[in-house]
Amino acid sequence: MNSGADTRCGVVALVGAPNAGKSTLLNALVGAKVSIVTPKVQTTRARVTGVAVTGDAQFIFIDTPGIFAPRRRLERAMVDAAWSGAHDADVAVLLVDSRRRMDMAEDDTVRIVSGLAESKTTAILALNKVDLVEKNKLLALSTALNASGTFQETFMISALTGDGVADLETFLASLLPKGPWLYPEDQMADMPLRLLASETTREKLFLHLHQELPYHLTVETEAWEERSDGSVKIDQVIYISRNAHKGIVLGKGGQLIKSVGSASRLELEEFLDLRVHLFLHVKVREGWLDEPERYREMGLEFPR
Ligand SMILES: Nc1nc2c(ncn2[C@@H]2O[C@H](COP(=O)(O)OP(=O)(O)OP(=O)(O)O)[C@@H](O)[C@H]2O)c(=O)[nH]1
Ligand SMILES: [Mg+2]
Repeated sequence: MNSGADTRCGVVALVGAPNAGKSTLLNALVGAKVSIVTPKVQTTRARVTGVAVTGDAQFIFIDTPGIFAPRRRLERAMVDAAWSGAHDADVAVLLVDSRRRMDMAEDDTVRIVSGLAESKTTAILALNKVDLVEKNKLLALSTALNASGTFQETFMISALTGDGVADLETFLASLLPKGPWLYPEDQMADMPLRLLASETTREKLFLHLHQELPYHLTVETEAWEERSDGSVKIDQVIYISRNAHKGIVLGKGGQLIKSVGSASRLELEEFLDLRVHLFLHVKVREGWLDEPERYREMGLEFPR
């Protein structure tokens, strides 16, 4: 089946403004939680690969960070990673939150459409979150975004409910180049377990913390020790940039970090199918946002 003569295999990048639903769509396409999702913008920081098979086609989906006008170094690294994801792909799917209004010239999405128009990548438009908008609003949005002639096709989907996702996938399969599959048939993700564990904890921190705080922290898995009883002991460091944040991350009597730790542990136990002992250590490190090593750990290039 996967010898290459009758099979297809290609890379499909999911791009869009922050919070458009890219990671939710990746997980829906793959049928497993591969990429973290939160209601906050700028959740995804680096490219995340998800692999799926339909019929004779193997998709290598690339979830990317949201594209916006970056200011800080970390933001620049994220946006660079997103664009390189789009440029390296056979097909780029632009995801748009259908609630967005199209009358803002500086809108992130407008900028992404011009970027895609300039690149040679085949582009598809997917209006997402259709479960939240009236159908008659979708047409106006679709017309506005298609005025540039950038998109080969437009789909209206809900990554959350799955509405329209199968149709999108079928169409994408027809665009993939012929070739042998690059991953084993049952593979769904391509992320080291340590990074997956860091991301799981970061998701819980994003869900528990508010305002700017999630954007001033990063999580790294420092130790991963398999024990003779079959369980695994994971030590993670949460780097924060200010001492003043420590109390908030820990919470009253350590309650917040405890909730984060147990939510992350439960999810990791389910994913790994192992008992997990998770230890979280909060470290203040003022300059972490300017340290190349931190970017490498996140899977990002360090922008000079
Ligand atoms: N109602 C509804 N909510 C959705 C849909 N798709 C995504 N969401 C929600 O939108 C929020 C953002 O979803 P993500 O998948 O994290 O968005 P993203 O584009 O990956 O965001 P960044 O990584 O920050 O760029 C989450 O709260 C999702 O549950 C949808 O089709 N319908
Ligand atoms: Mg995301």
